[in-house]
Amino acid sequence: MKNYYVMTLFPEMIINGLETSITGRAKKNGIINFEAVNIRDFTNDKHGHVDDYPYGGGAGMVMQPQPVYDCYKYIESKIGKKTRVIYLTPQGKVFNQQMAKEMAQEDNLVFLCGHYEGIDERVLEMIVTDYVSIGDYVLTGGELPSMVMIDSISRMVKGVLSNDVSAEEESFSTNLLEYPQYTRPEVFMEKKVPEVLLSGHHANIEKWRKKLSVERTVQRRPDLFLNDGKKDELIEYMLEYYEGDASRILNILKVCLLADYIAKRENIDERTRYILETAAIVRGVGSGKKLDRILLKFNFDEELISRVKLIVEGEHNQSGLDNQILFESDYLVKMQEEDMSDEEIINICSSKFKTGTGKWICEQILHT
Ligand code: 6GU
Repeated sequence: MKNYYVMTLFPEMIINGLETSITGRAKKNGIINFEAVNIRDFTNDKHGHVDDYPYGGGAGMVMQPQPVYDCYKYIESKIGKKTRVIYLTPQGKVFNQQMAKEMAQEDNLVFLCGHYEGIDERVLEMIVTDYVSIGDYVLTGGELPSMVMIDSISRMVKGVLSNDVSAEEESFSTNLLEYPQYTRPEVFMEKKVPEVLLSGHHANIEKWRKKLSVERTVQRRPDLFLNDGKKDELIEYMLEYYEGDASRILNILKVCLLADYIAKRENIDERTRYILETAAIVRGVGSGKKLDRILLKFNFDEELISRVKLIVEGEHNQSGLDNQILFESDYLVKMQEEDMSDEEIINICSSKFKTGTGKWICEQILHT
């Protein structure tokens, strides 16, 4: 059972929101529980005030530490142990799917919703473990953000979604956006449902969906491609693969860094950069089945796999900026590792290097 406690001045907002729909059903079924605890119930002020003017002046009111602290103590004693306390604030780390997944492992979570101009810093220092924002815009309070988080964390909890595969398959867990969906009727205002979906050919349908997912992600969210965390995992995998081989390992890291740097300075598009960086990491594996196995293990799309293989197996004989940058990165590291003479470096740079950044780095590493 997962328990959420929300410290708030507007408990009915939390309850009304979460009692509805899927989180409400999960609560009825005893899979999750949420409780909104009214901070105002803990004030010692005889007029029931929970806020006061800010020391040092300035606009608005600040929530006082005492009611917040006592409210927290009440929840802590109820749980019986120290728990993560998440303060919702635009100054926090921006919430994402990875954080939702991780928080879904906790049995208890406490959310602290601020209002007005914020909460007295001292009580935050005493009780808060995580500062979390839900995006770069400003809201009037932490209630909606806490509901957003509880919704997204809960759907990662087993039994909350009626169909347990859906949480795994969607956008962000594969880092691809979802493919388009269609339902009846087959023709709507002269627009037909794509033929392949009516074919009953499951392999073809799967392929078509994957293709549209990739196209959609490239077009709408190219940033997701580069920031999917796969790159770091792949680097770790390769370092373990070459365990004990110091020069190999350092060579991979050097080439990756150079490729990344050149790509950035050359302003190459995100998709090409992603391919290039993947190729830079796995290029040592050489050709064949091993490479296939690694790329498939990381669930890369088909198009990327075939391009990476062309680059890696083609030993730099391919055309294309991705291949060129990898070639230059590789050579720059070689220049250093094999202690090439200035003459050789100048020669290679002028005959084989094409990017401005690659040539510039060459100039910088010359001995004279
Ligand atoms: Cl967590 N709180 C407030 N007040 N505004 C926000 C936010 C949180 N995240 C984005 N904007």
